[in-house]
Amino acid sequence: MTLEDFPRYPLMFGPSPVHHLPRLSAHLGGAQVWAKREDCNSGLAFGGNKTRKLEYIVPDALAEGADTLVSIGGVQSNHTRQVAAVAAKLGLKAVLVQEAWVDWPDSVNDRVGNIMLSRIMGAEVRLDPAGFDIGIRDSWQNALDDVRARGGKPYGIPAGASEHRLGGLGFANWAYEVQQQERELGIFFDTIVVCTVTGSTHAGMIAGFAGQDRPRRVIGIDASATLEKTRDQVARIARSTAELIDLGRDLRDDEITVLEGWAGDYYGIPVESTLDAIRLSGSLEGMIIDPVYEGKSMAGLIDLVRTGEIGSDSTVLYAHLGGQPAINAYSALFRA
Ligand code: 5PA
Repeated sequence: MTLEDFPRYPLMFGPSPVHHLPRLSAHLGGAQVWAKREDCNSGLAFGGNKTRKLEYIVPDALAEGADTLVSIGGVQSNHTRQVAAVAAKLGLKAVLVQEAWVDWPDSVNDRVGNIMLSRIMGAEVRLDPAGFDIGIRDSWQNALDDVRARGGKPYGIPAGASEHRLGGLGFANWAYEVQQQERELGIFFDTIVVCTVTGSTHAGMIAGFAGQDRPRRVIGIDASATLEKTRDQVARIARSTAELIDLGRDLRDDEITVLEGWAGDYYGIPVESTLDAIRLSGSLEGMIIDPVYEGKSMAGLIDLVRTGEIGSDSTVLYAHLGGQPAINAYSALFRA
């Protein structure tokens, strides 16, 4: 099967916008930086990268006759908020396990931002004390069992929709969407910069771009602070997605690049470079990014452009994957 053969349930406005960031580019004094905006890809609860992934997962859930989507993430998970929105849109229920992935002392952390939006959309939100892990969790299995015990028909979506057979397809398709937009704009992005945690966003891109003629760099910036797990998960999902869409060759190791250096010591805790990146893209471009994911990948992009690691003749595409609602739980960092 090729990518076009997989059913896709439309959840987005269409292709996400691509635009130049001229003031940020001038400030950095090197490569030209553009952004592709998954943060405004949909009218469903602010959208984001999971909305795109879910377009390929929803047909499977509907085919199975599911009545409840069951998913998992941290308290401020963007992913679970997007699952809640999609469930609402489809008239399904959502059960969301929200683990204590981040030891963040803000007193409204479990009340504002993503978790509030999920509650507004009618999801059943279950707080769970377990810490950060991108793998499959007992609490998620238990939630699936509970739905069955009540006589419901659950459909499980793992963290970030990554450990799911179809989880890489949304961003494999993103790669083709980029190619089409490049044709329209008469431009070529030789470098893509993307935040990576549970892996299927970055992995899908790798699989999608690998099927195109013109090679380019797809640089994943780790925001998990558990680098080896994320690197392994990206490689595994990139390879399984490539196989699923019949790439017809093995991916080379040099096509899979996850860089460390901007995650800080902990997932979900911003460091100075994260805050600098948030202020810089906000003050120069009015583009809002969050302290958990996009602030870290933007910090990576800034350093790679400044040091010339991404050369000044490059045209680089920053994948803005969404995530702004969580910023409400970080207000203490922005009082001045
Ligand atoms: C997330 C993920 P992947 O998990 O596909 O690697 O994507 C990383 C990422 N940017 C990047 C934003 C805004 C994200 O939300 N979020 C998770 C969540 O629970 O929200 C899956 C971790």
